[in-house]
Amino acid sequence: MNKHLDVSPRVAAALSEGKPVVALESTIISHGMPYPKNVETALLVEQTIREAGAEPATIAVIGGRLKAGLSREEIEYLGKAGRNVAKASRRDLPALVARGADGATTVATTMIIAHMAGIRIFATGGIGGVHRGAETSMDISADLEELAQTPVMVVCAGAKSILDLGLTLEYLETKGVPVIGYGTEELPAFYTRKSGFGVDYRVDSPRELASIFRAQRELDYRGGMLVTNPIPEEYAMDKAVIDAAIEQALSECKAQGVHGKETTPFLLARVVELTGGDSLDSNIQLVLNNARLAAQTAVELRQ
Ligand code: PSU
Ligand code: MN
Repeated sequence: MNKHLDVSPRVAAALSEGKPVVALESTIISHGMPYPKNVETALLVEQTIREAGAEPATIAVIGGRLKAGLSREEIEYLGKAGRNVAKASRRDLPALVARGADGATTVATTMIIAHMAGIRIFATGGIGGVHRGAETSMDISADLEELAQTPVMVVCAGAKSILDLGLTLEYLETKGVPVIGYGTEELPAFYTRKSGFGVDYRVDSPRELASIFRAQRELDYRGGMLVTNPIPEEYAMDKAVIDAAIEQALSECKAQGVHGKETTPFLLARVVELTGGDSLDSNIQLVLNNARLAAQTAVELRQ
């Protein structure tokens, strides 16, 4: 076990008994949603995973320790602190650990810490990807590189069209990351069920997801895989409404010269503000939906 890692007693017990465990990220708590909805959602996601027969392990960096499994108080702390907590991607872990600092983990760092702890499945909302205009900005999320090198299954609702979804898929193809549609042939676009881009494979059961992940391990691949699970129809947003909000957020981002690691949090926060509470409700529902599928898949993986 890594000397910087703390696995909570509940998660450690589940892992040692061979029970299914699902990892969860914390950037979505500190940077992805406003307080107190972020804390309520994080706790509800954990409960949803327990109800589906798995143990949740919310991941963060606290006081320089890599944590797999947070207490209620730690989740409350990260939610209240919000954007005062550093957003921690791969490059940030060494300094946070050395300084004894706190960090909200992105998809990339959640994968790293989950893998260190022996957790194979991770549920979230949306992943980072290739940003629009990346051909000049070179803004490509470290999440994609992590999917290429860390053997964790990430269950998400696709990616928001704040990104260039076509280029994101090309990048994942180059890096050999399987992109699976759950019950769909089309990549979902987070708030909406369709993006116009195809996925590599359509899969219709948690059992088959588990079997593909198992085969990937048996083939000795080092990377992970991406499962894209469309938002339930009843919570999907109107495409025209969400597209307009995203276009406005992108132009404000450009006008204000926002760049680097601030880009994604800026765009996410503006989209929520521009669409009122609607997009937040959709966001919460799709995360719960992904948590359920990840838990069911973790259960199958243990069979
Ligand atoms: N996209 C979303 N919701 C999120 C994020 C992205 O729809 O919460 C967060 C995740 O933590 C993701 C990170 O890993 O943003 C990506 O940031 P960047 O693009 O700076 O790599
Ligand atoms: Mn970036």
